[in-house]
Amino acid sequence: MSGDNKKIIYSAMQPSGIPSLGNYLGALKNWKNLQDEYNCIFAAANMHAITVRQDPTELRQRTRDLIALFLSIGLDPEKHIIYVQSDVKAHAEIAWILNCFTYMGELNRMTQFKDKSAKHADNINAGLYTYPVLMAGDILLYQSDLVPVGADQKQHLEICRDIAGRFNSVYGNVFKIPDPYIPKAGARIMGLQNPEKKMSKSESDNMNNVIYILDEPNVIKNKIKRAVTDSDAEVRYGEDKPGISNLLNIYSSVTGKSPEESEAEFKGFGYGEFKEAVGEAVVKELEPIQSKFKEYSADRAYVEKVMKEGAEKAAYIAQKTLSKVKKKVGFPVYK
Ligand code: ATP
Ligand code: LTN
Repeated sequence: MSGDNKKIIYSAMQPSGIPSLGNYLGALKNWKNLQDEYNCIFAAANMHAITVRQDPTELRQRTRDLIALFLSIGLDPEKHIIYVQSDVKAHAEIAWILNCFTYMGELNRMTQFKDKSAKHADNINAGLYTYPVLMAGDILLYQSDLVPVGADQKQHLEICRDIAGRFNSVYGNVFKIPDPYIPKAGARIMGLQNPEKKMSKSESDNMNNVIYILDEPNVIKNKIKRAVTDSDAEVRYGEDKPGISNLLNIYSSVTGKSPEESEAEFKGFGYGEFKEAVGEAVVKELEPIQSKFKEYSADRAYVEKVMKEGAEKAAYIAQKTLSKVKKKVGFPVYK
């Protein structure tokens, strides 16, 4: 991937559960589509995942499965870098240094920290608090130009830019300042049962609220059939129609049609017919990924080879930035 002058894309996903349709439409689908135009680096963010308690055996398995899923979606480990965050030591090292360039006032404003603290009131740990700093380090180590994420990560991208700018203003141009890449239709997929809140893979209270990428076709269709709507009986976008608007967004994002086109397509449809069409479209999109996943997840040796080679390639790039950073802050430099 070196030697050309393509820009660099970096993104990551936590192995905190089976990825949801939200993860797919907000992030993974774009990762796939951006591969031709950019040099890409994609990670399983397992260091982020332990900010919430995880079962060790499950975490290890999910991490491997997430890498298998990346491959199933069509991310290419020959042309790009696919790796596991904890396999590259530079992440932990730079996170400490960047912690010393981040204000508590900034971290106090992070809405994800507030949400997660409320959800895990018995485990409000320092890692959960400095989560955005670890994330900033991920991005900055690779001199990334663009970070494709869902809308919920916008605030974390902003703090990353602030930290990088602050460091650069003291030490010169060490970090590239990255831009977020947030899709139009898939940026914030909401829960099917609770369309006021984002669909989240780690939610376990209501299985009907979340579509998992690996759900069987009939499960997907049934979940969509049961999705909360309203009593207005008209398929259109509206602030007062969060359920229908969410389904329209899902449909647009899956098919690549514009929101207006999708709305026009279902004019005059009943909710039942509309939901059936959305279900079909989602199944059609996910089925090929699911069958690839069956193959990749059964080939542990290959997936682990991708992980090891990816980590080596990532570490090489990360080390360059880290060495520069350590030198700048005044850590020893040996001849
Ligand atoms: P968790 O439930 O463990 O907090 P999550 O489902 O929110 O996880 P992450 O691993 O934190 O997912 O995020 C991976 C990517 O998916 C990020 O780019 C994030 O913005 C995106 N994403 C997550 N949820 C949604 C959603 N509902 N709609 C669109 N994008 C989403
Ligand atoms: N916090 C991110 C996952 C993540 C990430 C990153 C995304 C960890 N490191 C670097 C983009 C770039 C999330 O989506 N919750």
